[in-house]
Amino acid sequence: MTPEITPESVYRNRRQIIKASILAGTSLATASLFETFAPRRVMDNTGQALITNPEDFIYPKPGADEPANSFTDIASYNNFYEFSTSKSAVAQAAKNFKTDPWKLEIGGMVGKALLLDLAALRTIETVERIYRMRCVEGWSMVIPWIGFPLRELLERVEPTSAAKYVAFQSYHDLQQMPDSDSAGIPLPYVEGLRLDEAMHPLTLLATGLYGKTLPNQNGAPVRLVVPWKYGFKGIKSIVKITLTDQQPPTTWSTANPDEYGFYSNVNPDVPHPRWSQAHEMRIGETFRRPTLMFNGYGDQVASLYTGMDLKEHF
Ligand SMILES: Nc1nc2c(c(=O)[nH]1)N[C@H]1C(S)=C(S)[C@@H](COP(=O)(O)O)O[C@H]1N2
Ligand SMILES: [Mo]
Repeated sequence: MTPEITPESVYRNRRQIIKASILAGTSLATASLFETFAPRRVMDNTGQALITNPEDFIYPKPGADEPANSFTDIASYNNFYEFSTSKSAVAQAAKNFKTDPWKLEIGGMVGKALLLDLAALRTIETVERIYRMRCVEGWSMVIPWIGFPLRELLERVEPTSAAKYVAFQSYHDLQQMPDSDSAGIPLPYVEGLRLDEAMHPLTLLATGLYGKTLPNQNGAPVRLVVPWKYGFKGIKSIVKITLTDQQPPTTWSTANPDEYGFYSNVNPDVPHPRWSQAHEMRIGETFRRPTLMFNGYGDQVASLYTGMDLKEHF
């Protein structure tokens, strides 16, 4: 499906428009549900409806004082080490990245492994969600993503009762990513989530932003978005998802286990060994703002970590 094109300027008063359209009983072309939720039809590549669970669509809201960052900010200040370790150079370096054809493999401890091509991915109905995003380096943005809850794919492959974690792997090849040799991190980039984190309705596989197809530099054609965790958990250009019973290795905790943990929940009370995490610089703003526990999504996700010492499991 093709997401409707939404001019960037509209995002600032979009919530009012959507509230009005909900009140008027009209529906919008894309799934743009801000203050309410509703069942949505999710289709597989045979056109069969998959999941219509209203609880998957509780809409998270950044504060009213937090407008989305501009498309230019979001698409020109990137971390994507396979292309460049310079945030301002990624967009240019990824310009010719070939994302079509693409295959996304989902397997491991599942009843029904899946191999999705782009056409199959595009049949999955998307939702639009504005999330706060916090990079471990101390900057943040507000990004209007387009994507679908990861759990829709996971439920489709029927994880076995032994599956406890989800492992992700990025595309990597030296021809398209010649500078990745000097990235200084093990590649291909890998990430992981506990299964309950992966099944949480806030966890998205994003395929677009600002009403547009995902730019290469932001992780085309499909990337993970976990808004209560530091940005590096949001692995880009995913080719493989594996259900497993073992906590999977992650690139940054493999590269530097003292500085980056498996959980990497945004936590202003747990400093990085080399800097505080108490504040952040919202790209486009002048003053630093305080960082919120779980990046402000604590109401939705804190219960995932009941009884865990978050200083130990950082
Ligand atoms: N494959 C891959 N995924 C990645 C990275 C990377 O270097 N390679 N960087 C991560 C980091 S540190 C951040 S902050 C986000 C940045 O996403 P954005 O450029 O879309 O804002 O992507 C994450 N995903
Ligand atoms: Mo990051």
